[in-house]
Amino acid sequence: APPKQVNIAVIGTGGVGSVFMSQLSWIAKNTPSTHFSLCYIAMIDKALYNQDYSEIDIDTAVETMGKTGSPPPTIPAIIDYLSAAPHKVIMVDNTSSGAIAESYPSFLRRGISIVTPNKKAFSGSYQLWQDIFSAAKSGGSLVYHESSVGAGMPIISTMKDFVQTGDEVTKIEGVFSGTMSYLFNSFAPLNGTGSKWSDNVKKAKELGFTEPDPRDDLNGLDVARKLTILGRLAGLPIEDPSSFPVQSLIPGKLESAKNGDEFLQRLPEFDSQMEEQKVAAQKAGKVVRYVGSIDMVSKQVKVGMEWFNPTDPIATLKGSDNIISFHTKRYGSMPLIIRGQGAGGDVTAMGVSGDLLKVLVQL
Ligand code: NHO
Repeated sequence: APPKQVNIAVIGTGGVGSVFMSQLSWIAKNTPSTHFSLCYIAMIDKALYNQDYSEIDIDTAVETMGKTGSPPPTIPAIIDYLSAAPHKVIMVDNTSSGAIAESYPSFLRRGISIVTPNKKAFSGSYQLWQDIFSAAKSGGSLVYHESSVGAGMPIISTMKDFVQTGDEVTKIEGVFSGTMSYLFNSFAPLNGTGSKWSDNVKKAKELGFTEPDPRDDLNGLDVARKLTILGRLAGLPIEDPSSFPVQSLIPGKLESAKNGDEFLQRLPEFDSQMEEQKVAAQKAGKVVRYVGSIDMVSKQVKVGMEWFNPTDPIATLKGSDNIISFHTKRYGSMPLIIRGQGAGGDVTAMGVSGDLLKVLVQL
């Protein structure tokens, strides 16, 4: 049989997007049953595409876009262009753009499938969540977002399996942020004294774990977004990430810092506040960690610092690992636990690439 033809559009070529492009190149070379034709690639201020949809070389796309790209069209114009493409289209959103997220229903309604690590759409208003899935239904398109929780780890797919096979989730808890995991594991390690809070925050940013502005991790919003997504998949109609208690680690005086850089510069002034937390937990024979939980029975969601026994799996995490425990009827008293690296370009892009293949077989 001749290979299946699919058009691919990639928006966002930063930390995750650039790794995604190299994974796409590998997949295209190693999947002879499909021909992947890249017809659109863009970043914030540049786009590359041909009006006749002729193919863009995947290996050199980012470089060519940098040299000869033009300013990106408006979102409605992108949707018009993609919906007239010769083959079925998969749009890969590797940005953290709220405007693109809000237009997912318009992409989906026009038959364009979406794969993305962008959390904004799925953790925005509950109305947007409903619009996205009803638009996909009416457009005959698909939308996958595995990397929006736990990077490449199979968290969302596992959650869907519980729901779609009739299990009942009673509680979900764990460390959902690679940045927070890294910060607390190195700030309050089980052995040794740990390093300064502000130094750790700088390092996490350099390692590519944080969101583009580290305050989006430290204010707890990143974890709140992930819990919103999982809670909704489990059946809770959570209105938005601000509808449950979330503890912010941004000192009040730094909330107004102009940007991420100014924030990082002034953060050392507040190291003593975090030090107090660490010492208080130590005195009680515990360690402090930043966790989130969803109790499906009491319908309570919360995010913040808690103390753990040194033997608890949450206390023994390493690096930027995430750990997520699923308590369900079927699993009884021993939860299903998924643990592994939860941030960084390589593993986040893998979740996106895996979704691309899942969509592909259904097109
Ligand atoms: P970058 O490096 O800032 O890249 C963003 C790209 O989007 C740039 O090329 C920019 O030009 C382009 N862009 C922005 N707005 C655009 C627009 N309107 N039109 C066209 N292009 C536009 O960001 P990342 O790190 O590559 O992240 C990309 C997406 O992946 C974001 O939505 C982010 O939230 C998501 N994501 C990243 C990670 C990660 O590890 N970097 C993870 C999950 C999702 O699992 C990871 C995670 O949760 C990290 C979290 N901070 C944690 O747990 O600590």
